Amino acid sequence: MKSSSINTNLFGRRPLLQALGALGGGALLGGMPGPAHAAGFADTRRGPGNPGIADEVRAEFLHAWDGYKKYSFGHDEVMPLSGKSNDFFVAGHPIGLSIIEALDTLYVMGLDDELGLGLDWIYGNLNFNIDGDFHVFEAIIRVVGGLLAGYLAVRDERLLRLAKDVTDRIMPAFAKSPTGMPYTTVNFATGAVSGAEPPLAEIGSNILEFGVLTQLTGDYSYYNAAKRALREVFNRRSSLDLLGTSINVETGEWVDSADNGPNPPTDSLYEYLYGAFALFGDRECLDWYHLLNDAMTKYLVETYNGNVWYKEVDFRTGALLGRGQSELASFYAELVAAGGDLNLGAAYYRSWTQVLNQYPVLPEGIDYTTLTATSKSNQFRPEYVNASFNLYWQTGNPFYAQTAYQYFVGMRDNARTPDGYTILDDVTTTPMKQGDLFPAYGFAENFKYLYLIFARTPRFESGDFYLSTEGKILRGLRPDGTFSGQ
Ligand code: DMJ
Repeated sequence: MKSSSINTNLFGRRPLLQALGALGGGALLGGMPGPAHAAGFADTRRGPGNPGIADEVRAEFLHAWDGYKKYSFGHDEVMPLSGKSNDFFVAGHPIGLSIIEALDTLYVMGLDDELGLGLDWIYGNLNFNIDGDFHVFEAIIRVVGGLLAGYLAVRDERLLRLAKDVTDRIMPAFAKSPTGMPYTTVNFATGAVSGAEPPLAEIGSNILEFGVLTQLTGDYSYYNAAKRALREVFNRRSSLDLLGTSINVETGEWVDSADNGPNPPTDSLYEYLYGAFALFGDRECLDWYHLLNDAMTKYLVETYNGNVWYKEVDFRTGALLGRGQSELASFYAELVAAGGDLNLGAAYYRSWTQVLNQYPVLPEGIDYTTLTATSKSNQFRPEYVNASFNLYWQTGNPFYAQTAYQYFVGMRDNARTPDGYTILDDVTTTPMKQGDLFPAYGFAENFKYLYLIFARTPRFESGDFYLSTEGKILRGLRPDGTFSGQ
């Protein structure tokens, strides 16, 4: 269904690096601390990369994948210490989530036999007609995004059909909402919805996946549903142009009054506003991003003990509420840089690097007045190296490759198990206390960001890419005609 409500140049292609032209390249980073050209860490964007490190990363990805294959193939997630499996969405109804999440990573790493195995499982087993409540946000960023990225890699129509099928099962969460902002869960068999007070990341992190599906199917209802949800959020901003964190989607009222910036549970909403511009040329979303981001910079950003952080404030008054910071916010360094404020992005990244120098694996939460851990676990988080990846390709500054490698070594030294990788229950102990779960996003994010910093493959267009919040390559995959798995 066509609609005139969307921008006519919506799907004009615009290379990311061209969109970033205003940044002025790496020159703004002259003051960046850290070795300018540490051994093995030069600006190799146009050269061979660092094949040795790329091979190390790929070997570790395979180690994690082998653990999943050994204990849990076809289940959602592996528990690598006990050898058990975890159903992520609905108990007793696995959908092979780790396989779906891994598709485009397997492709860019050239692991074609493994990709073929995963595709065999999907074509033979994946069926979304499940009488169970699925989390809308997680299903979109992980499942829709994963199938779309898989399709963009191998161009098999079965993946696109599955992506459309699962999205059509998700759509009641938008259609049944009086405001158009989605409910938290939807039953994939009946379309019944529940959960009327989702946080903003869950309301506003869907336009990238829905937009790509619109591009591929010609059906604008997906893009329009996502855009309406974003508009509803934007229209509820305070007079300071700040946001709360959760909205009742039936009444349209705010549930709370705290703006904690790029911390969860708002985080990826900003990523999707900017992404709608970067991926589809939607200038209205870009304007919304700038207005909201500028207000955060004005009211939330502060320098504390020489580091830069986002404090928590009342979104109507700007009054200070807290000085905590979630590891999940660290991705914002690359986004604020991509949006045009490279100095702030670089400073925020440096602040998180201070924490990484202290804890080789970042704790989930810190008090930034002391840099101490307030939440001591780490759920195998990718956000810091997500920022490294994007900042490296934006600037070519070797500091980002060097610190990405530092992140990798911390992860390998502490989160590796005999049969894979795992979350950490406590990063403040020596040795760190391991948990027993490999989150499916580990196959989509951490290793992919690392690999694509150091590897050079014809399957990835490093000058023109855009990845979703779940690390799905929604632009930049190049089918090279050599994959013959199916
Ligand atoms: C991922 O599922 C996505 O990056 C999401 O946006 C929030 N963070 C997790 C991984 O930490």
